[in-house]
Amino acid sequence: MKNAISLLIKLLLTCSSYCCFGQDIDLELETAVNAIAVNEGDTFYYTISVFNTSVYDASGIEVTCSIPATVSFDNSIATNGSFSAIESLWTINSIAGGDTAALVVTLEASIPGTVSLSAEIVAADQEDSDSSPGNYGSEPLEDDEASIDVQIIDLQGPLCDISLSLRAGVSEAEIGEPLVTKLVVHNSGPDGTPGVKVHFPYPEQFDLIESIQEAGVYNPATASWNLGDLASMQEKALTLVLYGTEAGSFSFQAQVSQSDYPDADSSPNNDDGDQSEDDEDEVTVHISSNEAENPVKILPNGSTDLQQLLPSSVTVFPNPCSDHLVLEFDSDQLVNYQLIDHLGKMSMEGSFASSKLSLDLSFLPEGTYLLRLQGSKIQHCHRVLILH
Ligand SMILES: [Ca+2]
Ligand SMILES: [Ca+2]
Ligand SMILES: [Ca+2]
Ligand SMILES: [Ca+2]
Repeated sequence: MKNAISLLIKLLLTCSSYCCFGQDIDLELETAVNAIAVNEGDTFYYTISVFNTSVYDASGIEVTCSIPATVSFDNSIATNGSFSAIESLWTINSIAGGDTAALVVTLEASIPGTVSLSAEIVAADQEDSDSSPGNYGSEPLEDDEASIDVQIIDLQGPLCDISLSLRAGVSEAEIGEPLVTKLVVHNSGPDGTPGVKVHFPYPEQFDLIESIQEAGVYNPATASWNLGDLASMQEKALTLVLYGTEAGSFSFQAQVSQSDYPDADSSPNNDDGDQSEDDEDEVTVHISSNEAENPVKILPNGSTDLQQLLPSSVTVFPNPCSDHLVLEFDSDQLVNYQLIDHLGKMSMEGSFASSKLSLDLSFLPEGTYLLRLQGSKIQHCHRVLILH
């Protein structure tokens, strides 16, 4: 009986050390290349790193490192284990807790185009706490797998260099105040390229007033600006006028999502969030709350549904307005009015005592203005879009 109890205690202790307290490892994998655009025939370095971020030793590790047919294997060197180019498999006996193993593969860029190099840990003796080996391609992406694209440039073919910059007119604005964001794409050549598209979403806390594009079409539903051809040394701009609906700091990000010809130093649609290439950019704006009462909501198509959104005691039309803006009240009253541009500058002010007023706005530049009305029976702010 004593022996049986002793055996049971031993079993429980063994079980607790392996099962209850766990000795799960956490392996993480990263890939990198020394150049994301390589001339046809040149060699480049492809590095795969495996980090053992746990305190426990990991053993029996296998990593698949795909080598597509458009590149050819030259040689490899590893800090741990050995790499078989035929099997595309890196075998590592062990990585101590907290240690890293690295493999550098020298590849030759054989066939022009985009080559995608992927790698994943496919085996380990221990369980990984947050990833599964050998499930690459299933969502979400895990920390034991990665992929990186390299452009192989055809020396006989066309080559462009598109860059993108994104700016905001102001870094701070109030809720409801127009905010101008301007995106410029430039092609430094040497060749022009057709089929240029830019992905430019805006945060959901913003409503779009209008988009002004020098070429092509911006589709707010897909956040895609399809601008078409971009000749060598040409640039084209897209301006979005929006307004924030909530207070806070917001990041706007844009990237080139497509171009038909290869780019010398960047790849379309590969922004991983850090805007590390010249065809990607980011700008941050801060939106603060304001005191305005019942601001008029300008709808995404740029029109203003005044009947729905303005109080019944006043009607403002037409909006957008090209020359004369009419204000109609349901009763006579003394009203002071102010028209303020998007920079906060007073463009017009005055007062009147009647139920109707026509304001001549024909001399004012196009844009969105804030109309403030303060009277004995009314106090409101309205947004007015002037288009000539
Ligand atoms: Ca992991
Ligand atoms: Ca995995
Ligand atoms: Ca570029
Ligand atoms: Ca890019």
